[in-house]
Amino acid sequence: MQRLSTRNAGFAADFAALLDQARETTETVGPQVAAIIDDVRKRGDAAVCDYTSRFDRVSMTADRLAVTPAEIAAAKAAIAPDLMAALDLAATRIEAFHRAQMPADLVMTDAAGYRLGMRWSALDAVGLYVPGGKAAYPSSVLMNAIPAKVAGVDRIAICVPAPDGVLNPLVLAAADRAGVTEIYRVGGAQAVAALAYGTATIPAVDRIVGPGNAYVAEAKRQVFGRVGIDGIAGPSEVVVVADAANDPAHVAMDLLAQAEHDESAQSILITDDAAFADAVAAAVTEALKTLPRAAIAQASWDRHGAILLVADWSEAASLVNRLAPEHLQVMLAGPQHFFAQVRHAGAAFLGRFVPEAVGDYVAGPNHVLPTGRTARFASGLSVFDFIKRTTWVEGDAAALAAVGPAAVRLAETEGLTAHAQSIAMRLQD
Ligand code: HSO
Ligand code: ZN
Repeated sequence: MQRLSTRNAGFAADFAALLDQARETTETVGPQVAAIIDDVRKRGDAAVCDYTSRFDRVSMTADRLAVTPAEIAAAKAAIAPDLMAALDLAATRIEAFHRAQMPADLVMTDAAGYRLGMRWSALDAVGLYVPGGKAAYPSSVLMNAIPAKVAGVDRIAICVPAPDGVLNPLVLAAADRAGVTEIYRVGGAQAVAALAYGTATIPAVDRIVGPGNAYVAEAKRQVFGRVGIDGIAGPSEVVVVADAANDPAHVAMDLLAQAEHDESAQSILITDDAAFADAVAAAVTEALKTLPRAAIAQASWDRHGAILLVADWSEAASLVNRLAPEHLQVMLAGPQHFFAQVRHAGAAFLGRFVPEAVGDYVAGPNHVLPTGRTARFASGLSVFDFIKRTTWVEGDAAALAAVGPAAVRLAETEGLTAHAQSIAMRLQD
């Protein structure tokens, strides 16, 4: 962990270095991914099954790609009732918040007499990639699938790898709770290729969302344009803004909740009190003795953790804006006052009793958020990822008479005579 103070002469340079710090090792998987996509395009199911057999150590055939209703029912039956209830509470709350996001269509009548509008409609089909193995989070299945469902997407297909033939039952239960029944046991670039181009068993979709490893991320990049994609998720980060009125142990655990995700995760504390900063640093060391994922959290905290000491909260707000963190916790009295100064953050958690972890599961807003400072220009997943707009114009001869001559003039200037004529002919009638 590094400690910086805005009062120190070297702060500007040190903070710039922190912003620039590389947190991901970029693997060069481009050519390999391109070959897999090409093969899936040419050979369809046969290629999907070959790669799945090889990478997931199973013997896959096309007739077994789809997970059956009986398998989903069996998975659900094996889950403890209190866990099912927790999943259901999370789903209900996520659904309610995303339902509230749905925008209204726009209609206006202008001075020329035109009626102008913008109408939203859902995508027909989306593909949701769910990572396998240790990164298979049922909460992420809810966060990806529910907004699509709420948006009115007809067909939602999940691809999830089953290494050694094993699927996480909670992933199946979460998919089922979200109303998704089309699930394929295939992962990696081959899954993304199948969703983008379609095979006999896996029909093509219009947009692919969801996190994945370097191969999945690269495959999403390569199929973009053919289909839509969400952002490319990088390692997670949190910035906690806290004053000395907080319990240092709470703040320490909030920082570690982020750090335990991944060695490349980043946790940053911003505070105005040096003694409090010391207490939090000590509490982190203490908590690391007890956490099962201490090795990961320790590596993240050592490599990417930081404590920034500020002179006042407006200074803190400007640092937050430059960091543009995925998650922001504001643990101050009157957190909305601080939050009003923040423009760049994926999601904010306001108040001493709103740890980011509550947002990971049950608060309601989405936990799929822009990472790596992309909150400067990007937003978290929402219903807007699954709907798109069609604008429309309706008008009569009088409206055309009002604005048509200007269009004719512009068309003539651009040398587009048919354009000019298509308007002018009507003006003369
Ligand atoms: N904090 C992660 C999401 C997550 N946390 C899933 C726990 N499970 C990225 O926003
Ligand atoms: Zn988390």
